Amino acid sequence: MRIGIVCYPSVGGSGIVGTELAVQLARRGHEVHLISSAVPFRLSQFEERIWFHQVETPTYPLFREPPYVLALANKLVAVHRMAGLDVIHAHYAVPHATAAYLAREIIGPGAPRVVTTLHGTDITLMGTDPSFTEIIAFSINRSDAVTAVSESLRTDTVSLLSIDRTVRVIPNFLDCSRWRRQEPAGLCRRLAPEGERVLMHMSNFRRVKRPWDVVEVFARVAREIPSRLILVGDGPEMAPTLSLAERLGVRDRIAVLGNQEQVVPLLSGADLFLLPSEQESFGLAALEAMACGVPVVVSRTGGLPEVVVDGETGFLCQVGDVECMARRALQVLQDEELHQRLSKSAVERVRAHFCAERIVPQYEALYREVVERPAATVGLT
Ligand code: GMT
Repeated sequence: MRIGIVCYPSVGGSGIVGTELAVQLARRGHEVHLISSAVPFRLSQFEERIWFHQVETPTYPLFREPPYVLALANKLVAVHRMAGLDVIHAHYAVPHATAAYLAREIIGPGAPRVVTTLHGTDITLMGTDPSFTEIIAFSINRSDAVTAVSESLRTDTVSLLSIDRTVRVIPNFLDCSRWRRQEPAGLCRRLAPEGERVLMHMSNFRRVKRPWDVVEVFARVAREIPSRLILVGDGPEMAPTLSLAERLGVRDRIAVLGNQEQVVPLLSGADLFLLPSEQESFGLAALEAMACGVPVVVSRTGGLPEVVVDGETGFLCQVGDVECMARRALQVLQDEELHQRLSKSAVERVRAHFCAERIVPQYEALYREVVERPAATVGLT
């Protein structure tokens, strides 16, 4: 098939999943057109059968907001005219499925089918904002098929928005041949030269990630055992998070690495991964840690309980309950047998449920299904 994948290029799970899906589909023989405002950061090497199309959004002095949606719709039409797309797979309802809808209206008969994958932010944050509810529901209802990355997100979507589409759950996935613990544990160990236990957090440091809870948990752990905290990623809450670390007296035990492309060597040296988010439709970072054999302590929110099995691959605590998180962290770090058991089960769980070979065929089947049935011009399931 000829598949157009639209995603954000930035450091974030939806862009990572869209890009990895493009790679996997291309390796399975499909022609893939990746359409984004920049080369996605995980598209690091040349892949046969992937074409990258950059969406340029010109700015004009008269219009204060860059018209990204219009430029994207225009680009989708152009890519279709050039490549004859069968399917446009939009990662995010707004604005990507909205642009796909516009493109389809412009193309008319013979236009590609539209598959939309919901990743969370457009539903759990924007979906409750009256400024967007109508356009989100419309963009979903005009898609030929809609998927959500977790059951939790599917339930939220159906309850928050007035939609007439069936939302199927297709969970996120990893290329399990690459996402595996590297031995001997790499760079991370050099950051803890005295054999301290290594805790890690990786995110875009938005408020929703509650990175200050990471520091609160770490301060409690560091009081009990020699340990270091490694922060991977960057974002608006980084500065306040580090100020809190100063106040709690643990700043000198924290390494701040910023955005990193190669995270497997880092995760391979971690003993525990923390993800205390307020909301997380899936929690790809926790899955990545588990794939590298790192037990996780995460908040019981959104799709995280579908990824992490409490007491088996890590522990779940209520959002904001830093006492619980610190207690669990210490339990894992002080009991080598428990640590090994969680680590082994984490890897097994990823391999049993979240590898590309299991998930990508589900998208392929969906594409085939929508290509074979009439287009969703009237929003029927
Ligand atoms: O969480 C973020 O800040 C990034 C966001 C995105 O757009 O990439 O992540 C969302 O999609 C990921 C991939 O499906 C999920 O793993 C994340 O849980 C989800 N983030 C939220 O729901 C807050």
